[in-house]
Amino acid sequence: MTLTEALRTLVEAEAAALGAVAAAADAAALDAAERDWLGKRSPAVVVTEAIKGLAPDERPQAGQAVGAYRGRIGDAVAARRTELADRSPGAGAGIDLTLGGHGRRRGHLHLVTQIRRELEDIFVGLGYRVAEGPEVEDDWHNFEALNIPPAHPARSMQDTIYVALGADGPEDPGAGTEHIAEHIAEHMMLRTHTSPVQIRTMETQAPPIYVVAPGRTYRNETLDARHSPAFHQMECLAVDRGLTMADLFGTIEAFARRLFDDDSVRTRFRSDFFPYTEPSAELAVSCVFCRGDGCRVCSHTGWIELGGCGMVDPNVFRAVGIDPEEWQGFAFGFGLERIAMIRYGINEIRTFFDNDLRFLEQY
Ligand code: FA5
Repeated sequence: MTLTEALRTLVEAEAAALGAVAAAADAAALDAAERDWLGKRSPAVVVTEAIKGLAPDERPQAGQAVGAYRGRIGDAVAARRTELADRSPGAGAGIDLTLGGHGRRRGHLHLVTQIRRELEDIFVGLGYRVAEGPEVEDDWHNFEALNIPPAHPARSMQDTIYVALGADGPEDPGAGTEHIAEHIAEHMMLRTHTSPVQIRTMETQAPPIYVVAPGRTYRNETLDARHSPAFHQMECLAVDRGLTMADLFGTIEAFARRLFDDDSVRTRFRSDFFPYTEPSAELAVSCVFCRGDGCRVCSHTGWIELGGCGMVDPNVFRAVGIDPEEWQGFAFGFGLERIAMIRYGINEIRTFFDNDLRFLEQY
């Protein structure tokens, strides 16, 4: 073999070898290509054998050509081996099948929604139905039908946020309608309590009625630790024949014991005033933390105030066309944030509305 033949053999072999390596579809095919083009019977070995027959001054050039051939084919085989390993499932650099996944973060219901649903469940268990009403209310439902006529001092118990509906006036009010628009603008409001749902229910349903009405309520209040301009209440209304205050007290006691999961919870009723109930009472339960001995949660009084209650005033029945001689009723209303605050010892109402996940995720 001459030097020229040796060099040509290597050039031709290199082209074929690179093709075979690239075409190797798996590790076995690659091993075979490596044997063919670098192994004992490969052109590299044939040329190396032939070097002995060359003139001494030609041998270094032939030797270098064989080394270069081995280097390039060896690199190509190694690169292809990595490529095939990366592609095989579960193997290769950077993949560890034993690691856990990233998972999917699950959200959950807001604390107030959880409390609302829990209360709904308790009342549904007592035979009540859940009723709803609008958050933007008219004067009739929020005040007048509840025995709070215009200019009555009881309106000042709830500092009201009025809604200027159509503040710029209707586009073309037409003659004679302007005063109506004005009247509505003056008298629509964000409901100050859930009691208007009592009226809406009695206007549309005949007794007997047993409903609870949870929902958002609004007052023009300065934010402090226990008061917010937007908060939630739940209203309870029962209308039936022969209902007495004993039914009111019994219902509240049953509900409080279920809510705090404690049969030793006692209820306290102290005389109060609401225009839509007569008699009326402030409703409190014995402190579930200290059992009445006095602690920080109950401000050392032993009692926690929940809301107001009473027997439905005959004037309210008359406003919705129910005969107060035939039907009696009781009603009560309380704050949902207040219940959550008592249950979990939360001392700041604003945490309910800040949307801070560090708070919300705890419940
Ligand atoms: C009422 O709103 C009456 N409608 C309750 C009622 C219903 C009486 C049926 C008789 C018959 P009061 O204004 O006290 O009552 O509010 C009831 C409860 O709502 C309070 O005890 C408190 O828990 C909650 N509450 C009132 N204002 C706020 C406020 N600004 N922020 C948070 N909670 C409040």
